[in-house]
Amino acid sequence: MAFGAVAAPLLASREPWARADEHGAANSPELAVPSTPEALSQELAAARKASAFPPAKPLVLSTWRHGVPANEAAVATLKAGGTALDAAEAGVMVTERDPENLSVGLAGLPDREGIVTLDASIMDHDGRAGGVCFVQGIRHPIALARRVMEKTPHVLLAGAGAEQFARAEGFEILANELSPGARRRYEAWLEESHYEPVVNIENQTSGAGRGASLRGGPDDHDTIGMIVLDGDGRLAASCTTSGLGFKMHGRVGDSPIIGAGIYVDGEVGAATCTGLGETVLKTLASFLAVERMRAGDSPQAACEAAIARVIAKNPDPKTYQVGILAIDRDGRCGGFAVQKGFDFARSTLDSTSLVDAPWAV
Ligand code: SD4
Repeated sequence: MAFGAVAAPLLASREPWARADEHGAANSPELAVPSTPEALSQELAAARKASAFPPAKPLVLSTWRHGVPANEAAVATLKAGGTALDAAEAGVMVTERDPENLSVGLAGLPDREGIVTLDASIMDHDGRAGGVCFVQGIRHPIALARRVMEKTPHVLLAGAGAEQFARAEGFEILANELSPGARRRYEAWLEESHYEPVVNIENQTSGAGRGASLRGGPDDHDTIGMIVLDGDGRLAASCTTSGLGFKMHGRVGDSPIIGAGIYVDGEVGAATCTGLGETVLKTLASFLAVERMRAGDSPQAACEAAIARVIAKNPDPKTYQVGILAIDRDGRCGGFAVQKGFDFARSTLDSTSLVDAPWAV
C-alpha cells in the first residue's frame, strides 16, 4: 500500500475546538500550517520521518473532538498526582457522562432494538487489562472495565455477567432509557431501518457539531479512545463506546478487545483505534501499531503501517473510517486515518490542541 495518496497536512493545526486562550492551541508554534504547496510537501516528508510534535511527557491523546474536555480531565488527574491509568479512566468518564453526547455512554445511540449496549476496555503499563462488552445501564463502563482488571482473574466480562459483577461491586444499574437525542435519531432510523455507517459521525454527534443533520438517519461510529504517558513514564490506554449506532443486538466491536481498540506495552508504547470496529478486529490494529514501534517505527510510521494493513485487509476504504493514535515511551506521538475527517485531542500539562490527522485515501 503506497501512501502517495496522502494529501493532508500532517498534524496541521485547525480551528481550535474552543477558545484559543482556553485550550492554548491556536498560536502554538508546533502547529504552524504550511502556507504553500511546496511547504506542505516538505512538511509531509519531514512529518513522515518523525512526528511533527516534539516529544512530551506527560502526554495525553484521545480520539475525536470530544477528546478535548476528556483530555483536560485526564491532565487534571495527572496534575493531582494520579497515574497514567487514573488519568485514562477519569478522562473518558467525562465523555461517558455527557448527557448530550450521542456517541459514548448511556446517552449514546442504541442498537436496532432501541437498546443502548456499551463496550469498554482499559490497559496499563504492566500489561494488566480489563474490559466489559454488551453491558446495559452502566453509567461508567470504563470504571467497570478497570474493576474487571483489578478484581477478577479475567480480562473480559460480557452482558448479564458483567452487570452481575457490577452490582456486586456496588455499581448502580440504571434503567435503559434513550436520551432525547438518541430517541429522535432512533425514531428517524426506524422509518427506513437501513444500516449504513456514516464516516466521521463522531464529529456530528458531539461537541460543536452536535445537532448537525445526519445523512439518511443511520449513524455509526461512537467511541473515545485515550492513551496516556505520565510524568513517571508509565503508559495506559482506555476506550469506551456505545458501538455502532443501530448495530445488531449482541454485536460487539473492537473497543473492548485488547489489541484491537487499545493496546499498551510499557516497554514500547500505546495505541488506540476508532472507527468501523469490524475492520479493526480483523487486523488488531492497536497491537500492530505497538509491535511496529517495538520494531523501530516512530509512532507516526506505526500508525500509517496499521492503517495500511486495515486497508489491505478490508476492501473499499472509501466506505469506512478508521483512525488510530499512538504514543511511545519517549512521548513521541502519531495519528493517522483511512480517510479525511479524523481528528484528535493532544494535551501536554500546559495546553490542549485539536489536531487533524493525515489520511490515506
Ligand atoms: C465500534 N470502534 O464499536 C467502535 C466505534 C467507533 O468511532 O470507534 N467509532 O466499532
